[in-house]
Amino acid sequence: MYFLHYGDMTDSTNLIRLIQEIQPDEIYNLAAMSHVHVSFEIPEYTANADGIGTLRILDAVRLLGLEKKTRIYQASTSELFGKVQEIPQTEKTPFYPRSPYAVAKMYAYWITVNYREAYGMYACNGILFNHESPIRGETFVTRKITRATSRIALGLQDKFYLGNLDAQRDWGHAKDYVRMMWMILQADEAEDWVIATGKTTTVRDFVRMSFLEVGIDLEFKGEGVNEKGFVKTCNLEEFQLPIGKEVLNIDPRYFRPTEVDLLIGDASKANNKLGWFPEYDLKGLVKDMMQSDIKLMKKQQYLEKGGYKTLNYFE
Ligand code: F7E
Repeated sequence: MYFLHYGDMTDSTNLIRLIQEIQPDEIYNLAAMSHVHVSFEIPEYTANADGIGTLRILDAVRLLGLEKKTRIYQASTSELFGKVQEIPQTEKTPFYPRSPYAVAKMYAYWITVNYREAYGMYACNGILFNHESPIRGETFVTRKITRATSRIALGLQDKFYLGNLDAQRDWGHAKDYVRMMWMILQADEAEDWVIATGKTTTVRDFVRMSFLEVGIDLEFKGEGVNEKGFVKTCNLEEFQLPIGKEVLNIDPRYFRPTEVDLLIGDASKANNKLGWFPEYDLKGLVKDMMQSDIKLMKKQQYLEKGGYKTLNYFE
């Protein structure tokens, strides 16, 4: 049976009471203020929820004498590598965080290691590279792109705006990564793991791939803040836009004070020791997200045309 409790990472007494009541075998700490850009606006809250919040969970388990019962998964992140010191990044690559989010996560990483070593707790870090899916938050770049592409293809939106198109990320499918979180807690020994696909792609190419899913080939002209994306060809009857139509502009407001330019992970340890390999490649991920957003936007299109009167009837 599932039960959703109220919880707050900034409230120790709440966390202690919950853990006492539930007596969990496993805790997956995915709770965080997880938007890198937003963390520059609310750095103190980010440190509290993402950094000290992790300590609160670890210490609650210790305080309640559950060190030998409760296994803890800590959602660490490729953002720890920040200004990368090595390519590709492994469990041994030194960290160089580049945002308040990453600095908070660095504290969480080390306090997890420390509680494992100090109190013999089964506490692990999964250093997960970017993982996406159709239910990704709308302000993260992949979902922002697949939503906008779908709306533009359906004629619901004219164009959209992004920041740094040159940033490179190692994007995987969240389904593969969540399976791995579970595998990490079933392993014989508590360890830290890098989870990645080993391939990196620019934001610009993610845009290109999303439009190709609706048969639209884009071309990019201009440089820096003046770069723009235009429709080159439309190859599907369903999604026809005027050739040469401008669909993408740059808005410098989306640039970050300090950027993480390139991430690419080496998950050899997880491949060899746990037998984990991703089932989705980037094309499969983009397809999954695009199919879902096209469906969602078609529903919105229907609603915008006044179909709301009958929508419930069809659902
Ligand atoms: O940005 C660039 C942006 O916000 C990816 C979080 O889940 O993964 C995520 O962090 C890249 C960056 O993810 C826009 O500058 C360009 O270089 O999708 P994102 P993130 O910052 O990599 C890691 C693993 C986490 O742990 C985090 O919690 O895309 N970019 N234009 C943009 N990004 C956004 N959000 N919006 C833009 O318009």
